[in-house]
Amino acid sequence: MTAEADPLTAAKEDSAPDAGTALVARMRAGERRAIAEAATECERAGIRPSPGLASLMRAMQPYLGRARLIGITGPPGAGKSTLVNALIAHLRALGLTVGVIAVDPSSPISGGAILGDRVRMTAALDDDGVFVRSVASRGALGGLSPAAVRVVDALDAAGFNVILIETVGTGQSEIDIAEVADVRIVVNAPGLGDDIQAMKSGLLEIADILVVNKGDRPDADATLAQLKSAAAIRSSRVPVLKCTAATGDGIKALWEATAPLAEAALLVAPEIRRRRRARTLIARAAAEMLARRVRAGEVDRLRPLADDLLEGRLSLDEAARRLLEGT
Ligand SMILES: Nc1nc2c(ncn2[C@@H]2O[C@H](COP(=O)(O)OP(=O)(O)OP(=O)(O)O)[C@@H](O)[C@H]2O)c(=O)[nH]1
Ligand SMILES: [Mg+2]
Repeated sequence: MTAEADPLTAAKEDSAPDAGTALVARMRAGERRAIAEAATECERAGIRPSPGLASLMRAMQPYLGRARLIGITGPPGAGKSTLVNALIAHLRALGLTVGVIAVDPSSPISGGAILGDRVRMTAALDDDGVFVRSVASRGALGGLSPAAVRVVDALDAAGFNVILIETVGTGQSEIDIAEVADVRIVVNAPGLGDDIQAMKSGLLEIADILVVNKGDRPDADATLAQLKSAAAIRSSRVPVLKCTAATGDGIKALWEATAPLAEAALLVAPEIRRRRRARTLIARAAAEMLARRVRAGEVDRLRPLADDLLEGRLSLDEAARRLLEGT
């Protein structure tokens, strides 16, 4: 029965005007409303997928995996948004188009930081080569990051050369960003605390490039030295750069430092890049789902596995494997 029904449905779909194809054509022509609409569809996909999502995703496929993805993270107030602004100006001068995803650390309701970021990104407001989307950090399902990662698809399909993703480096969310970004820039600034914040939150480990922003401040060199020695202790070869986002000083050198990493990443076929993104999303969603079920006491299999672990019958790895695989 189903074997007969399938071709019929397929034929019907084929003859219907394809909304996704039409939307993608408008996005590729640079129509901002179309890009915004696709970004919203992608953002909602994890929670309330619209009936048009499948058609949109199909139509976007051929264009995915081409943009350079640059993740910019760091403690609150380090100057990430200002740095994004400075990068936008630099990239536009180079003739590159830029999509920005700003992950709003506040609640979607108050929206304070969204406005703040919009105001600071004024350089982008009148420029068709720039598109900025703020994404709430706390969606209905908890993690923002899946939403932000999905919005990447819309900006990528729209054809932006570079996608900058700003996240506050405090939670799990930037780990997802780290997995999908081609280059991870971790921004620090003097005067944010006694210690370098990034070292506490584990951001040093994910950095491809470390930046000390607010280079115009007298204490910037001390922070730079501190960060360099922290990197040296880990015998990391991560470049440590100083810049002043407020004036644009050091932005050119920062962009040039991203080039080798971005180029290496782009050697990977677009097809593989977009699949990797999808796999990251599924793995994160599954991990969150499992953690939620464990907290709610819904995972009965845990109890015998815990006994086996405590009594030395199973290793932790083996217990985890059995939990995942249900054996
Ligand atoms: N002196 C100086 N101040 C800067 C520089 N860059 C940013 N600032 C200031 O630092 C403050 C925070 O800048 P933002 O760009 O909003 O920092 P952010 O990291 O995006 O902050 P959140 O998004 O809230 O985490 C603002 O008052 C900026 O004007 C700089 O290069 N020099
Ligand atoms: Mg910001």
